[in-house]
Amino acid sequence: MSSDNDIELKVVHTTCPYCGVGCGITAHVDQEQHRLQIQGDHCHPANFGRLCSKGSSLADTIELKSRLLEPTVYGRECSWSEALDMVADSFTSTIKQYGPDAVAIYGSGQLLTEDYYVANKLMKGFIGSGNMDTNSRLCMSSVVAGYKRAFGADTVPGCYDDYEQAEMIVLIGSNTAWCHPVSFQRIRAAKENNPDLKIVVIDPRRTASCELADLHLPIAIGSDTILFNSLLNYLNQQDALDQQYIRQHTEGWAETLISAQTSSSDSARVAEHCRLRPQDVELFFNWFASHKKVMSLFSQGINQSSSGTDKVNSIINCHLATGSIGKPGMGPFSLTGQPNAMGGREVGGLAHQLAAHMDFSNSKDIERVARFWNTHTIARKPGYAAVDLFNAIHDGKVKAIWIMGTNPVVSLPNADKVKQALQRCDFVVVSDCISETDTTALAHVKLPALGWSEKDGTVTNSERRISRQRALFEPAGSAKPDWWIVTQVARRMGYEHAFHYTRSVEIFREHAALSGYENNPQQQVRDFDISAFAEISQHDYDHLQPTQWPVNHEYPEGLQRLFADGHFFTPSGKAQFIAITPRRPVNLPNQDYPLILNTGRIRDQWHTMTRTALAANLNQHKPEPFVEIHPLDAQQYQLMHNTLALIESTWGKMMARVQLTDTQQQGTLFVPMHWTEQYASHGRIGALVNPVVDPISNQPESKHTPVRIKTYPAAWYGFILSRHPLKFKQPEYLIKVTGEQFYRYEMAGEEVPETWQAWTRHVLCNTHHETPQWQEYIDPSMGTYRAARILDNQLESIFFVAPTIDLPERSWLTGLFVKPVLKKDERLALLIGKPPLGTQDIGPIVCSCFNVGEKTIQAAIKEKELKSHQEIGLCLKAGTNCGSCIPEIKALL
Ligand SMILES: Nc1nc2c(c(=O)[nH]1)N[C@H]1C(S)=C(S)[C@@H](COP(=O)(O)OP(=O)(O)OC[C@H]3O[C@@H](n4cnc5c(=O)[nH]c(N)nc54)[C@H](O)[C@@H]3O)O[C@H]1N2
Ligand SMILES: Nc1nc2c(c(=O)[nH]1)N[C@H]1C(S)=C(S)[C@@H](COP(=O)(O)OP(=O)(O)OC[C@H]3O[C@@H](n4cnc5c(=O)[nH]c(N)nc54)[C@H](O)[C@@H]3O)O[C@H]1N2
Ligand code: SF4
Ligand SMILES: [Mo]
Repeated sequence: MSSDNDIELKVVHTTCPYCGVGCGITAHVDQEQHRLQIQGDHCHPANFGRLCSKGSSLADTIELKSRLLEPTVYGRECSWSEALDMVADSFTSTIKQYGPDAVAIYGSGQLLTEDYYVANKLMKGFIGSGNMDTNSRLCMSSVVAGYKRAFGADTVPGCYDDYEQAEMIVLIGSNTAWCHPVSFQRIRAAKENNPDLKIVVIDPRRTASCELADLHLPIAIGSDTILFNSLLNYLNQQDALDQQYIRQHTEGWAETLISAQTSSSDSARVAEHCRLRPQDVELFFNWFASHKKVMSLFSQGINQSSSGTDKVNSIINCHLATGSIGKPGMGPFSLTGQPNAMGGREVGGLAHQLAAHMDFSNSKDIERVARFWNTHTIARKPGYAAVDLFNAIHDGKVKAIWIMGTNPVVSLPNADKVKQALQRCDFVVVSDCISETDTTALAHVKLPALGWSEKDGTVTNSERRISRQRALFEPAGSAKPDWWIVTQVARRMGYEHAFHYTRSVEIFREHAALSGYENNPQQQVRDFDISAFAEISQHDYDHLQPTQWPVNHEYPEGLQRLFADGHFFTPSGKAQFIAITPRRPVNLPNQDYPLILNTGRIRDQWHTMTRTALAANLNQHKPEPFVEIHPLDAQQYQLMHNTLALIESTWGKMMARVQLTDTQQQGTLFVPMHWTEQYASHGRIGALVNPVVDPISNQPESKHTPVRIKTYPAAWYGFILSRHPLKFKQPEYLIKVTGEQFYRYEMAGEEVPETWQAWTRHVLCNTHHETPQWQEYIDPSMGTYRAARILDNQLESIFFVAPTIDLPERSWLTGLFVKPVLKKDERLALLIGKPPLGTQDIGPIVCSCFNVGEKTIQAAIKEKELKSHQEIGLCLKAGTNCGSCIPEIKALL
């Protein structure tokens, strides 16, 4: 936003809506023009002013044209009262006919705590079914189960300050550089300050996070329990245990050690099972044993596994054995994914949980919550966990579903079955802020929720820190807060007395009061206690400073670390060692499906792209769904770099651009999770992912599915760049990318149209009344065709097609759309697709903030003999804003 206008901009402190780092944002708001300027909040303890590429681009995602602005029923816009009546009536009549377990809510770690609290209260407290689960099942449920087994409560012991105090940081199944970038920047700074800080990355892929690694262990997918059992064994052999701690504060040591010895006595075999070099394993073990302050940061490489809960406990076991928990610079620290993954756990959003860290396994909890909510219809048993929930919908057992803040048609495993389940379901309600998603496409009722920048409430980050998300703008269209929507439906279902809220602070107070209800701090009954907020005023809520729970009588200012005193929330007060018997993933590669599919995230997109794909600069880094494959595997399956591949599992198939890379292990593929039917013809990787879950946590095994791969037999490859969005009959392969003043379409097909001239005229000419100038080049013998259209001396659209992938780089051409006029030599070069002599092509974008490409960086390194990312920053600005691209800049060096 230009600072040259004279309007006084409102300054609002809020929180980023993406990852669980939970960065504070200072927003400068231009209400009138609906524009924003975003900066990192220098006072927020999660980020101290830093932001990553996604947070920095938030201002580009607040546009209204993609928003869901009005309620709709069966495709027709309607009033709120009509939509709410319909939801309440359908739920009520379904319950009457089939019982409460025939309805369900599927929520999200992207809801605010207040939204989440009322949704959970409605389903579990009043409808009386356990059928409220959330996308956190796909994300955090293994760590919830692991913490609960070890500590008796779902408690994250440490905090971000520990990064700066640690002597060693182990990143396990976490691509921190891309997924928790601001934490990664803090770790980088910690290492720059203290070069002795050891960093170990345990990940089957050599990810961007390896930039900082003193040691990378490219572990075989699914084998972490063997490695950590073996580490436990080693710590014992080396006498690196804290015997006193084990005696005083833990139980179960003897059995746990025996099972570790049984499964991992021979370190050479351990290395073989994990496909690691024995000397690397030895070095890791040695470092772990010789440093006291060790932090284990873990994420989806641990949680998303059929032995996810065991993986978590195998890590915790090592920390208990060395007493490295609850003190500065150490401990098992789970990085949460979503902005409010932690808040969802607090309110009890998972189907086996009840509320405020109480669950169905304890009848006293059930009675207590029933008393507090003053209800006689409370649920008494867990409901369906996510994967089973959608199976139950598929089987007709659950007949009405309300999906809030999540996109299960993309993100659940066996996603084609999920789609079918919703197609068959009698009644599907979706609350979302975006109009067209793969899930809203199947909704009978769409309810417009406030988006980030309008909603107002609290979220909790990875280190238990509660922060405020504050409204920056008035609601868009008729959009309403999620808590309001739930409350209105609850009232219409007859629960008026329990859903009388008029402001989110009232819900927050009730949530805080429940956390302290019959929870005596002296007796350490429940870890989650924010009772100090039970009577918070509107004013104090509005000015709430980021605070780490517990926040109660004993700790009115919050608490950085738990378990410093060695007291845990188990019946005995002691932490539990859990004996682990390693298991292999459930579905192993076989003759038909010989490769292992691993899935995950890229730097600049958020999940199913409903918001990040609106920001042009976030689409440039990785514009297309891709599959990473080791060059030797590529050779075996006759795949060439940049061609298209078909990937198939027992459950489904997809298409992606082939990327050869030795960062990938032989025998494995990596595909990002992000693409949907909104942006790709065949990009939903969830369709392939096996619906196997961990038996304890019910978390799906999203990192391990047997698949096969082959070349897509394209007869032609092509792309269109156009100043205006185009509508045309979809070729077999189609990807849509939004850019800065252009739309990009990547295409391929098996059938060639009769003539490309006619096809091109048909596709490009339906947007404009004026007649642009055409440039055309045809070589029928080669099967190539190129056309460009120029209007008012600006590039209007351009199309290239060829029988091979031999097409020009898109970066120079896309850069022409922002030019007010094309120069003569640029016009002449259009159909060559390369910059005129003397002009440089910038190459694929590395730095999204300043639009700096790979070729520009390479040229500067060469010509100016640049030696560090700092020097490149000084010269090109690349990497100097959010810093998310520093790992890649370093790789270019
Ligand atoms: N840019 C971006 N950031 C995000 C998100 C996003 O969508 N985009 N989403 C947020 C959310 S909700 C989450 S949950 C987090 C996820 O954050 P991460 O967990 O860091 O992300 P992933 O890419 O899913 O997976 C991490 C790594 O696990 C590795 N892995 C796979 N199998 C194994 C295994 O068996 N053992 C080990 N040790 N490693 C394995 C993968 O190769 C991958 O590099 O990111 C959050 N941040
Ligand atoms: N293959 C594979 N699959 C995975 C994973 C993986 O690593 N591999 N990771 C899993 C993990 S960890 C996660 S967390 C999930 C994430 O998967 P999803 O939750 O399905 O993905 P999102 O795109 O974040 O979906 C959020 C939806 O909520 C909408 N939304 C945003 N804000 C609000 C709001 O305030 N209110 C409402 N009502 N709607 C809102 C967005 O527009 C979007 O449609 O994916 C899981 N699926
Ligand atoms: S690291 Fe990036 S995505 Fe995560 S909260 Fe901070 S700015 Fe947002
Ligand atoms: Mo997640």
